[in-house]
Amino acid sequence: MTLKLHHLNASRSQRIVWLLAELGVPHEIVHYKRNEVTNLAPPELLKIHPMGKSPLLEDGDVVIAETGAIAEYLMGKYDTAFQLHPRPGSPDFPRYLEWIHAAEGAVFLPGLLQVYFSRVDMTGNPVQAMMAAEREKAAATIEAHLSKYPYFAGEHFTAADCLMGFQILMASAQGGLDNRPATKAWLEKMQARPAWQKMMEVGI
Ligand SMILES: N[C@@H](CCC(=O)N[C@@H](CS)C(=O)NCC(=O)O)C(=O)O
Repeated sequence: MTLKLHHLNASRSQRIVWLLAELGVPHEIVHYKRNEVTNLAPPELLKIHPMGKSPLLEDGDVVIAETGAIAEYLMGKYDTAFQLHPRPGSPDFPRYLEWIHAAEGAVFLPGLLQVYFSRVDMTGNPVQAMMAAEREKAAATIEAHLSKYPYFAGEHFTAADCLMGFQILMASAQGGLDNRPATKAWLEKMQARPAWQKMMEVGI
């Protein structure tokens, strides 16, 4: 049974497009387009999962949402040779899990709020400064980590890199890597990977 990824344009689903390309398992990508006014997903996604968000992965009878859960599912079931994730007994394992979840957690949230709040007038609102401080803290945490390790989990490329890639690509597009040399170097290294290029061909 072929894996099926329900992929929304310009979304964090690109992380799973990349991860599937790295994994090299046969799969199909079903494309959905955001509403041009609301930016929301089309109602067709609600037929697959009650949250109606992307990414969504179908594997036979299994439907699974949440990028972190999808990544862990794919690694547990298909990366049996541990090419893209560390073995649970490895010292890299806790760091790997931390970044897999940080990709939707503390380091992602300030950037996400910025996207939401960019649609309203925040002039003079103290939340603006709080968000900027949180974004700075997240970017500095990533930069410090990548100054110490070549990849998010440590010495080896893993699914954690795929999950963090979306946020870093967004930061780069907004000029956020200009004073983050280690993060910039990591992104350039990722952009040279054939699977990254496949992801770009699929379209983000
Ligand atoms: N925490 C979820 C978030 C999923 C999510 O919000 N996806 C966005 C795309 S970036 C979406 O589908 N937005 C369209 C909508 O909410 O209608 C995950 O990690 O997959």
